[in-house]
Amino acid sequence: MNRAEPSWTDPAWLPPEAFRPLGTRRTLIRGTGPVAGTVRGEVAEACARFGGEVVRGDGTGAAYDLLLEMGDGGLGEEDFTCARHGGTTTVTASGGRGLLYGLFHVVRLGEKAFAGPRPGEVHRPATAVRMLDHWDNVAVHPVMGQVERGYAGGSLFWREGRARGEPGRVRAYARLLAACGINAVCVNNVNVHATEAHLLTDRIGEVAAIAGALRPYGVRTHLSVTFAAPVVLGGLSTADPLEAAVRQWWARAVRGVYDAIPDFGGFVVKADSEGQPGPFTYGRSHADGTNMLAAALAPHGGTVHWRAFVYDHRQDWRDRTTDRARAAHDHFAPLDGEFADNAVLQVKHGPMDFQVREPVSPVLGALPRTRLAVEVQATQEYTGQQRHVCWLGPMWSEVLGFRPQGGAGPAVGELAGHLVAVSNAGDDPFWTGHPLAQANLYTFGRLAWRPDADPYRVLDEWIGLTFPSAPERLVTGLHAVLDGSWRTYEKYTAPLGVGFMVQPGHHYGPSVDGYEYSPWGTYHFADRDGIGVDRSAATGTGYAAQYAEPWAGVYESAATCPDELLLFFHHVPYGHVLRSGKTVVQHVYDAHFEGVEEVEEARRVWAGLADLVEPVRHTRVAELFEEQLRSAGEWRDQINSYFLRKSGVPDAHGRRIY
Ligand code: GCV
Repeated sequence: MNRAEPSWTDPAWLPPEAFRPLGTRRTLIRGTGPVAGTVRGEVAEACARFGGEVVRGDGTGAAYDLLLEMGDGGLGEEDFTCARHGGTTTVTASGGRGLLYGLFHVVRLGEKAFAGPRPGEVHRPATAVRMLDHWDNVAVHPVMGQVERGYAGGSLFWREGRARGEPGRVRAYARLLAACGINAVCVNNVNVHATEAHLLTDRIGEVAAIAGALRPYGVRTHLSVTFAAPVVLGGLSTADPLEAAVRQWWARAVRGVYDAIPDFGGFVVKADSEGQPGPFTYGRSHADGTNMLAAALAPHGGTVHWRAFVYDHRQDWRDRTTDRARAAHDHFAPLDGEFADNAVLQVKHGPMDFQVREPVSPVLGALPRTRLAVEVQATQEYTGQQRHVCWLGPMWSEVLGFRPQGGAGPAVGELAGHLVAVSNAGDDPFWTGHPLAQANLYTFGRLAWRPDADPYRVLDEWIGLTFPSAPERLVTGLHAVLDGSWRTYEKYTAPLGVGFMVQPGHHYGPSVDGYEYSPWGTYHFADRDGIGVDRSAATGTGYAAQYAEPWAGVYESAATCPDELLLFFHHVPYGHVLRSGKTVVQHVYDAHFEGVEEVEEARRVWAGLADLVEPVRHTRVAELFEEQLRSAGEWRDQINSYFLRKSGVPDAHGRRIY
C-alpha cells in the first residue's frame, strides 16, 4: 500500500517488505565468488533496512539464525538443501547459484523459515536450462517495432539501434528472474534482421555488457543468430553447413564470442522458417545445420537451441492436403538420433502457434534420442496482449503433465531438459504492461524449476511475495481474478480448439475469417453445415496419426476426442453433440455469453480490492479491465453472429445475437 509511484525499479515479486523476516535476523554467510557476493549484498541490504545483522568473520562462537553456506560437494551447482535445527535455519549449496536459489527459498518461506524444526530437504531444478527468449530488435523494425509481439513497452536491452546501456535495469530484471529460478536469457529476436546480425561479431561488446549485468544473478546470456551469417557478415559466397570455410568461419566467430563472454550459453536459431535463411538453400538438413553450429560451440561448452517451428508459410488455402500442424513432426521426427550432444530441439508446445487451446505437439513424444526444449509464450500474442487478464499457469501445467505415451510413460516435463518462454517483459513501469501478467513470468520460472508443481500453489507464492502480508480478502480476490482467467479467455474467443480467429497481422481482437483465405495455413473451413479441420488419419490430413497410442486413437474419432480440441481434429456439423451433451453451436453461444459474464465478475472483484492495492497499480488494472470487457463483448458478438448466420440455428435461450 505504501509503495511509491512505479518506475523500472518496481519491485514486482521482490518488494523490500518480502525480506523483513530475513532482514530482522542474524545471518552468517560462508561462500565465495560473484554470485555468493550477490547473496551477501541481498542479505546486507535487507538487514540495513530491517535491523538484522550479517555476522562477520567465520561466525565461530557467534549466534546466528540463518546460515547460508557453500561447500557441500554432493550437490549440483544449482541445488541447495534447507533445514532447521536448534533455532538455526541452514541453507547449504555447492555453488553460488544454489546459494542464491536457497536465499530466495528462505524469502518465499518468510517467517515460516524461522519457526519450528524443519527436516532437511534437497531442492534441485528438474530442468537444466530455464530460459527466456526476448523477441527484441536492436533497431526498430518497420513492422514489428522494437519488440516483436511485445506488449510491455520497449526493450529492456535495446533502444533505437543501440544497447540501452542501463546495466542497473538489466540487473534488476535478472534479480526477478533468479528469484523464480530462471537461469538463461536470449537477448535478441529469433527473426534476426540486418542490424541484429552484427551482435555476433563486431557488436558482441554490447552483448557482453548485458551479460555482465545478468551474471551476478546466475543468468547466462544466449544470442539469436542468422544462419546466413557467414555470407552477410563474413563475405563468404555460401553458408553451406558442410563447407569447410563456413565451418571455420563459425568456429572463429564463436571464439570471438567466448573471448567477450566466457560463460556464454549458446545460440538460438530459427532457420528455414517464415523467411529466415537455413540449410535448405544448400540442400542440407536441419541436422546438418544444427550440428555445424553445435560443433563450433562444443569446445566452449555452448549449446545450440534449434527451433522446430518450421512450416510452409506460403500455403494455398484451396489445398487441403497440406497441414501446417503436421509440419514440425514431418520435418524433425525422421532426424531423431542425428543431432549432436550439445544441440537441443526447441519445440513450441502446440503444433500451430501458441493458440489459447492446442493439443500438445506430437514432436515432444517422437524424438527419444534428441534433447528437447519446450517453448511456451509468456508474451500474450494470442491471449489478450497483456490488455486482458490471462494467467497461463494451468495451460502450461497441462502441457508439462501430458504423457505422450499415455499413462505409464514420462510426462512432457520429464522429457524436456530445457524450458523456454518468450518473455513478456519490457521497459513498462510494471515490467509486463498488465501488472497481473507478472504472474505469468513468475509461474513460468517456477514451473520450469519443477514442471509438476501445482500452478495454483505457485500463484499463492506469487501473491505472497508480491503483496507481503496480504489480508485474506486480497488473496481470495486475486485468486478469483486469476485462477480461471485462461479458461475465461478461451470461452469468449475461438471455440473448441479451432484457433486463429484473430485480426491478421497484429493478432488482437476477433476476425473470424481473417486468416481463412491467407497463405499462413490457419483455417477453420466453416460452411453452412459445419466447421473444423479434419486431421484424422481415415479421412483427413493424417495429423492425428503423428501421436503414439493412446492419443492417436483418442484424437482420431470425434466420439473420443476431448471437447476442447474437437474442431482442431474434426470437421463436424453444427448440431454435433459434444461429450458435454450440448451441440457445438449451442456450446459456442453459451461459452461466449459466459466468458463475458466472467470478465464482468472479475472486474467487479478487482474493483472491490481498491483499498488493498496501491492506487497506481489498482488503477492500471481497472483501466485494462474496461478494455478487456469491451474486447470480450466484441468477440462474443462477432463469433456468435457468425455461427448464427452460418448455421441458422437460433440460441436455445433466445439471447441477443446480431
Ligand atoms: C518471432 C509467430 C509470431 C511471430 C514469431 C513466430 C516465431 O508466427 O507471430 O511474430 O516470430 O511465431 O515463433 O518465430
